[in-house]
Amino acid sequence: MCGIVGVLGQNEVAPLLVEALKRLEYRGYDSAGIATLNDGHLDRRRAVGKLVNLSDLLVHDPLAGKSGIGHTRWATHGAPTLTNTHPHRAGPVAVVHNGIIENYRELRAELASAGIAYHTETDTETVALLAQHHLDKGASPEEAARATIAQLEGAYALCFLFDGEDDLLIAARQGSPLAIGHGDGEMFVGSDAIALAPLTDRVTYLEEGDFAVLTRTSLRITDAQGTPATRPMRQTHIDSARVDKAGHKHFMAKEIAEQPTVISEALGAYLNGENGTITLPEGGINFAGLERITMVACGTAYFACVTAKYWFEQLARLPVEVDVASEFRYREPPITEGTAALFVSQSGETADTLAALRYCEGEADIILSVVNVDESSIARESDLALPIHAGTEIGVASSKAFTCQLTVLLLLALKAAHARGHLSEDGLRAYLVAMRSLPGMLNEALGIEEDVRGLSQELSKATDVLFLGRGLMYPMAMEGALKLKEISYIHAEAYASGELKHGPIALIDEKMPVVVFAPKDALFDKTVSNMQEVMARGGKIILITDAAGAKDAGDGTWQTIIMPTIDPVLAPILYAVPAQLLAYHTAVAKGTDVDQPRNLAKSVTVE
Ligand code: HGA
Repeated sequence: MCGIVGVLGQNEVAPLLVEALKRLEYRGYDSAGIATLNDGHLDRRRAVGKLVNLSDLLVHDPLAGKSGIGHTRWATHGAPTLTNTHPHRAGPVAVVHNGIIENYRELRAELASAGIAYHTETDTETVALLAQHHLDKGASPEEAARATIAQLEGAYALCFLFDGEDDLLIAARQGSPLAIGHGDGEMFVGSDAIALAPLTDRVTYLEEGDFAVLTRTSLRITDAQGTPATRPMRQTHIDSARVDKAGHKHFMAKEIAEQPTVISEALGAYLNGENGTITLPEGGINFAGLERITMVACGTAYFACVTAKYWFEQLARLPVEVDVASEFRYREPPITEGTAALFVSQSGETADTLAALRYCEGEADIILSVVNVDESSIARESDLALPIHAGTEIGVASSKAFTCQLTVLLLLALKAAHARGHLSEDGLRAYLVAMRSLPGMLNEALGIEEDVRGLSQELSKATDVLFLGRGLMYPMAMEGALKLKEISYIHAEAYASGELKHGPIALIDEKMPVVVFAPKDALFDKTVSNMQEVMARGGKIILITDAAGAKDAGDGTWQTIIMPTIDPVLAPILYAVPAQLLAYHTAVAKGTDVDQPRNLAKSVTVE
């Protein structure tokens, strides 16, 4: 999704803006641009495609100036063309925007009736034109920005730069995240603290409706009502050096390989080593008093929730509903007494998930979130935020965040099972001992990489792939299919194994690889029957199982990947590894852009 940066600096800002935009690349984008005050006058450079195109342009046509704004654009309104690339400029004002101005058609019509022409297909240009309109009528830059924002409906993080105003940036937030960074005689704006990490570790997060006026030495914030507001300055802990590939070809490869380490960190944060208990952040959760949990998320985080539904229902006998965030609030579900609402989001800024959380505010008994960015909007607006400790995840296709989400959700399910009297002290301790062995087992599981690499060469020739699983392996099949689609662009679908004969079996032929996740658990024999149904119709089975499963599966599979043997309850955390490696190596074999797949964005901050 779009990334925003702004700098009021002491030195030339163009390199700083480009460097900060680079750190926002992970969000996904299709064009980029910067604007500065060059000798006090607005000037801009923009390029379609990757940031390297903008950097090349700047080599041939540099942009001087000590104050500026920058943007990576993930198009929502208008194709990714040069004309539509931000910053948008209207006379003496330039603006960058993340979000969607929902009433831009009406505003355009009003501007058109005042004789003001627009030149792009974007909703954002309307913001620049409105600001110019107010300036033309004699408003000061601050008044013009305020008047403009008062006219907007929808979602925005905005940063304005004005001609002749070398010591002024105006930023505003409604629905999309925005952070202000404090330097020494410098001030910064960024979509997140990652963008600002090399510039400063002192950050103030704007809240919904905030309007901020920045100079190099001051920050003045007013809230949605126009009342002066104080927002805390936080010390961030983002290691700017950690945001690199550490010798791997892609961020995703690095993040897959990091899983043993980050899961160990997640376990360390929640497990009390001495007496085998799970410690939650202050406030805790009264699981015994709950009637149900409503879980809401998008994409991979949604599949983590579907997995958690199995855990909570089987282990804690606690009913769980799971919904995709974009459907949830528009369905207008009743939130009844005794409901905990739980939201899972890697970035903690997912627009649909945040909106769903707000729908539950004042209705649910408790609002919980499982997030990777502890200072995110979702974390800040929850009664209890549970960090997953995955560290910065750059690859657009989530890997380590997924397994860390699963780890935290399983710990919660075990805690609930114990609190509700369905798991004894000893039973809990036994699960926790098993969980402590996860980092070692993940290391072992990563040993399948060479086998998967070879198999992926074959898989890369397929146009369609089916993924099957039963029980806890059904959400894993869904996640495996999503991962393959996202980064290799191969069409993939997931089905519960038992559902195969109710339709998708019609697709099976000798060209259709079918990936089956099936550790040797209580459901294994049933899955083997479904595999036989596929093989009887010429389908090619890739079986991902353990040694006992491989032995009992019988002949006829096309390929078998053998995983370490693990307690079936913990299996989803381990079986995520082959799902990720299969997608990763297939994408590499196809030569796609693994870390920034086409059309995708990491932090989905628009609805
Ligand atoms: N609507 C604007 C900004 C898009 C955005 O925020 N994407 O994440 C545009 O299309 O340029």
